[in-house]
Amino acid sequence: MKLTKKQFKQDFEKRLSTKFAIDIEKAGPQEKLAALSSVVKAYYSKIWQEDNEYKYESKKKQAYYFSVEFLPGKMLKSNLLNLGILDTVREGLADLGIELDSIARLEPDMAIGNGGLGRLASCFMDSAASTGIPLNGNGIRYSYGLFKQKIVDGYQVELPDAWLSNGNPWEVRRSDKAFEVTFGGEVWLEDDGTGKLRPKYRNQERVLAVPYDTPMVGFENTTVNNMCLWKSEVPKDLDLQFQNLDYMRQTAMLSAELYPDNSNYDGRLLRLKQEYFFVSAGLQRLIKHYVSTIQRPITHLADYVSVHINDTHPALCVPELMRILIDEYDIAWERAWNITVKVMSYTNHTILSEALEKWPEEMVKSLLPRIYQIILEIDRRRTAELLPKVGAKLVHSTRIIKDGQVHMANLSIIGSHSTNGVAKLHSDLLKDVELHDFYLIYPERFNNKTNGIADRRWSQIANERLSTVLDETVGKAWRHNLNELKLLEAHKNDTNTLERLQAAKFDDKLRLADYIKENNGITVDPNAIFDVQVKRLHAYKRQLLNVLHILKLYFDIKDQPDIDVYPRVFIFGAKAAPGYHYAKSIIKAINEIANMINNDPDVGNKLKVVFIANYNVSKAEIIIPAANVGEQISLASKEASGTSNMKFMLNGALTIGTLDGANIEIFEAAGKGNFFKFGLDKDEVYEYYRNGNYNARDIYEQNPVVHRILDAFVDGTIPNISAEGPEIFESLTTYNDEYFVLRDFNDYVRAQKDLETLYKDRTAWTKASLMNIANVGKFSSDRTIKEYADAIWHVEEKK
Ligand code: GL2
Repeated sequence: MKLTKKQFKQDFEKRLSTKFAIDIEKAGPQEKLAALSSVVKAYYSKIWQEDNEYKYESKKKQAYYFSVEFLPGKMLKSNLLNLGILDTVREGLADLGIELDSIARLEPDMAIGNGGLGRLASCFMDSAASTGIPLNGNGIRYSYGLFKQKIVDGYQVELPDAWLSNGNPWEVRRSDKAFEVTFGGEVWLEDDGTGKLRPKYRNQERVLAVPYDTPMVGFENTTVNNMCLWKSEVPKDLDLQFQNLDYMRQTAMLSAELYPDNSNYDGRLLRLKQEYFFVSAGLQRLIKHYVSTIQRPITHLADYVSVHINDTHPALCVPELMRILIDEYDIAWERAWNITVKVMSYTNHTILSEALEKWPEEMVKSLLPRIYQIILEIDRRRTAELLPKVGAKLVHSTRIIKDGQVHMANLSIIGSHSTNGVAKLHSDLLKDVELHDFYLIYPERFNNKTNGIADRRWSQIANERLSTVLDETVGKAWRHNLNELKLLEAHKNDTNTLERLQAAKFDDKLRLADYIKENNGITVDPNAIFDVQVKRLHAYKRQLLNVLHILKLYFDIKDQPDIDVYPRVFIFGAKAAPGYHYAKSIIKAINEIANMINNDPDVGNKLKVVFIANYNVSKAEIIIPAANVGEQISLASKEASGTSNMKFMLNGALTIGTLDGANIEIFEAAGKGNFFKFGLDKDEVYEYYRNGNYNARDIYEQNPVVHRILDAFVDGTIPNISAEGPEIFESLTTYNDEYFVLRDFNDYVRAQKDLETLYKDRTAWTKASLMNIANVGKFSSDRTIKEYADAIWHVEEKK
């Protein structure tokens, strides 16, 4: 949009006055943030309205992304960038004596997601808007987002994230578009007098779902998509008469918290309720919209609507759409089923069995009696149809209801026309191993869509210094099309470019060093290698392997004080799930090891270890630009894709990584020599599984380096881990090291050595860094979302 500095200043000052009855001199930072957000909202509202009208009129097919998580982070700068007014507003504010970043920093992160899966959903929302793809988000407006992590005495402490306490300037509450969702009670089928069986209900619990719309502003275009988040409320007619406090409390709980504790029955029940809540509300809204604005027969739904099931949490989309079509629109079963399968598509995000949802049949039956009937019928009809075609074995292994449980992945695959994995390796594993039986029955449904990242956030917003160097080297086209960075390759021998890349990186490292000084009280040398592992804490991601290597370096320095090691700062950021004991023990160990090393005068600046608390999108925006090295060291086959690996690549960090998830594609794109590969590959891992011949204890007994490092966990060398040390030690020795940490240790140390050698040659290193940036184009989520739009949803970009 077009905006002059003068106009902006007027708008801003006026808004402060109309909203808060205050002038700039007296306004506090929160008031400035609120006024600024409100002005920005007014700037995009017109575009939003016009785009909505265009969508109504053109009646083009739209896609709906159902996801129980979104992780957008802060929105102010992203909206400014996408509107094309970031510089104007920054300068306008500067004229008024206000620094944009000091205000933008105050916005709470919108963190209604746990990690990669939620962040991917937000990257997709950003990319869809930016490429003109009509994609609507659909999720839950949790009052409390992902917990805030504090580190106290080395331990993770979880604090609630009341992100809405200052209001949310971006959302629009749409009370007129609320829907009721019902739970429990009894249902039976009754002849309606025409011979048709219709469901009758008694004693149902009713909940009102109120939508809050948040616009997703496209990058320098005319598209504004919508992310709809549902809040649970008591229906108005029950408000006054209802004195049942328990009911009120339960209704509020429904959209209160992201991932409530699911270790007990009540917690799990609430989760299932949440899933049905946003699925039912979202489908009701889209069907109503279809009927009232598209005005075509409901049987044509699949020509206008595509619904994406993001992981299994929204799998109830399948029976809920069936319910609506059959019960509310009188469509015959067969026809309704064909429509449903055409409308639905599904992404699998993990092969870890604990993440593949299953619900006890009894729970589904009592909470969602009509939905349960429909699932039973889907299962029954499918079994009858397939038995003669594929035989009992395949039918049984792929049934939706088995062993008293409802299998949500099975429901998602069976009820949709497309199942995709999120990186080549992951999609192959789905076909060949994890979902092989489904693949035998429905081969045409399986496909791959390698993940991507919303590159504008991770370069133009998070790394302005690098962005400027890129502009000046290859022009600005890359800002719209990341593939344009390929032009950078032509500059790989250009000393001036390499020096400028180094200077940008150094500035970013200084910024992070300042942050670390201020928040951790640790002084780090910006000339050291900044070696970063940021992601959720999980055993399969193997933060522990990183820790063992750090301990090796530490002992090397202790043994030979004048050893030639290049100074390194190891930086961690990771939240552990509140109930994940082992992961929390690793956090404690990292913090105690950090204390030990950082305070050891023998070590000096050679080695520092920093744990940055409360890793989230905003922290990532400071940390990742400053990284020289990104650690992507999960056990091969376990990380479906990973996406931080792509952010590191874009910011010129070199990856040390296993052949896992999207690392493989990054390695192929960056080229040999520009990526430090190590460890078992997935075939070797599966070979161990087949033979059952891995023996971690032997490695501990036979490798003196490993022996000494592991002993440090139990012999008092690392202080204050008398409970955690033995737990970690035993996980590796007694419980046979589930994720082959010890098996990969030597090769990891070798790769780390190679990395250090290359870093000492600054020119060679920077060239390798440049090659990473130049070849990152494929990993833009603009590419990914176009693939979904073309091959799965069949929706068109706005021209
Ligand atoms: C994940 C995968 O673990 C991760 O590898 C992948 O990049 C993302 C997005 O596809 O999905 N699956 C999952 O359940 N979470 C992830 O981050 N939480």
